[in-house]
Amino acid sequence: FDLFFVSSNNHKYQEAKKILDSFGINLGFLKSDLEEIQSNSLHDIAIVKARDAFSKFKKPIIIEDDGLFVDSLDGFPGPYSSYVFKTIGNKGIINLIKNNRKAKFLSIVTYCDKTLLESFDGKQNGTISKTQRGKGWGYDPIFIPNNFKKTFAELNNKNELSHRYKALKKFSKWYLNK
Ligand code: ITT
Ligand code: NA
Repeated sequence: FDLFFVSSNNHKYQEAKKILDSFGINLGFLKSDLEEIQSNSLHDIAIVKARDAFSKFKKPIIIEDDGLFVDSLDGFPGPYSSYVFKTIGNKGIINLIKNNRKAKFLSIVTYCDKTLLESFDGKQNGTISKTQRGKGWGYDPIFIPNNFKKTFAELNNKNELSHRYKALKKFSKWYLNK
């Protein structure tokens, strides 16, 4: 492989691999827990993760930092999405929401090699469902992307419209021309 995805999360890698395959980029996987600073900025978290990943493996890598931001919860869980999923989970999120169900997924993909450090972002707006629907990982069973009726977990084209897809599409354009 010329390029590796560094993450502790195999689901993220599987999706990233499919997406980058479609752009002609062959993506390897290096499973690793990365340094994750506490910050309100996904971008800042991603930069630290990318530098940590490159210093561990000394190969061209990408990492990804994501968050689910719920409007009526002032953007919670946002940068804390991983921790919140492991603690209160999808049921906890559903229970916190009253009327306004608007939310968005954000992805930052950061590339790092010996000389370059570049970030790309992707956003998908949507709403939080009233119950969990479909089999999927993370928040997929409660996130309904705008213009659809199904959750990410129920849809079969998530990888053609997700926050991850949008960030990786920008990355691919840059990577293939760099
Ligand atoms: P890393 O090792 O790559 O950091 P992680 O799972 O901790 O893996 P993040 O720090 O980016 O990844 O945490 C974002 C969390 O948001 C993730 O753990 C999921 O719970 C959730 N998430 C991100 N993208 C998602 C998606 O496409 N579908 C469902 N849940 C998602
Ligand atoms: Na993480």
